[in-house]
Amino acid sequence: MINVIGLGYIGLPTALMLAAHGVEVVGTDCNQKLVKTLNAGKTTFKENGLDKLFNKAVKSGIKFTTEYQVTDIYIVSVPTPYDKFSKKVDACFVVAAVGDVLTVCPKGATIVIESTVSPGTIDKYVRPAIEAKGLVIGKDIHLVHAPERIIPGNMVYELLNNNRTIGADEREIGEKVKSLYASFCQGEIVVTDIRTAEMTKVVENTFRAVNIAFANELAKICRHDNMDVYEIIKICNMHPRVNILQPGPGVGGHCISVDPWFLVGDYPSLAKVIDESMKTNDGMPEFVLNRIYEIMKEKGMTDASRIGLYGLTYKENVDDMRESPTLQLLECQERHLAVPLKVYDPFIIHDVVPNQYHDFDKFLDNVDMIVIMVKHSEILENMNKIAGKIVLDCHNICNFSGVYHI
Ligand code: SAJ
Repeated sequence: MINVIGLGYIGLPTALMLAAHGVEVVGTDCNQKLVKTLNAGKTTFKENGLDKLFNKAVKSGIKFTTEYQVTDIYIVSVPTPYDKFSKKVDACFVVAAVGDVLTVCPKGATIVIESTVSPGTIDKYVRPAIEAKGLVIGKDIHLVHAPERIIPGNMVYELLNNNRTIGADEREIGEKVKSLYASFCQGEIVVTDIRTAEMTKVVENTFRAVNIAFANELAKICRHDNMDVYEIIKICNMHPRVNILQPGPGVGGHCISVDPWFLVGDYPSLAKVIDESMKTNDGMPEFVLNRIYEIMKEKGMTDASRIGLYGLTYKENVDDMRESPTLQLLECQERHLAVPLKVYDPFIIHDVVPNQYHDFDKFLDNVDMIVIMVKHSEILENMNKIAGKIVLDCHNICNFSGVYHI
């Protein structure tokens, strides 16, 4: 039996996937409400194919509880927040979960950490916590790091098909955990050491963050001299060795906007490109706000309450608002404009900010300018509805003239 600890965005799909492929799984989470929801037959967030996978896992006998189980393999998938000031990872939840596992697990058990941690975290915090209990790593407890790689919006497909990394102290333990993941994963699974596995995960997200920052910087340069950044990127990408990402209103989510800071926090005098890139991305919501002011001025618009932000989530077609560029923009706007902007997102059904609408048509009736912060399918399918408005299109999705860009 596998005990998956932490049933959030990564732990839940992983637990379901294992169960759906015939592995006996118990999912444990300290959040009683979440466990109650799962036991009532409901998933806790929206994701393509998740409900179907959930039903399959339930039929295969998956169980959800707040209790840690007595078994020989644990997968720990708890959050790893970072300290916004020191830019360092806070491993407290991982250490606490491992500590709780140690109170129930038999000798010889394997603890697989899936949570993203900065390179060296397992050496610095997890090993000492185990050794402090008088346990010998490699004999009493086996440690593995198996970082996840799945992208929100396509998690179920990517869980099945992505290559993965398993970091282990001992080869045979790495191979044992590899065969567990191979029960569902059709990608290649590489076995390496723990430190390398930690670093690869953070480096992958840093690569994407730096490349998005490059696109954002190009957008700023092009805006300064009135050039079309999208046309330029399109043409550059026709070069066989150039592949520039897309500029946008900011970078959100709990991965790309967070993990690269771990490297800046740990290597402040070395991670220069990464530091600048993260600052560039973090500055994009304010850049959009300044574009809004410019457009208001150009259009002679004085009433900021007639401006509407489309989208609250960190990216399209997910219901996750962590580090959302729209929330960052609203925070920034509070310091500048007295009148709050209007907001609407089809994926956010509860009120999270003032002046939030839950009906697209009503939202449109109450705004003259719409700022497309997120390119949800809904707006792509309803372009005709916004054609008469002043539009600031932060994703270059509008195909009519007179549209403003970042
Ligand atoms: N974004 C841009 N321009 C782009 C692409 C993305 O501005 O060209 C923005 C998005 O709008 C969003 C943010 O970046 O706000 C991040 O979105 P994303 O789709 O790039 O990535 P995430 O955060 O949803 O998922 C990433 C993935 N990492 C990589 O692609 C290297 C995923 O594979 C990881 O599993 C995930 O982080 C994670 O959990 O670490």
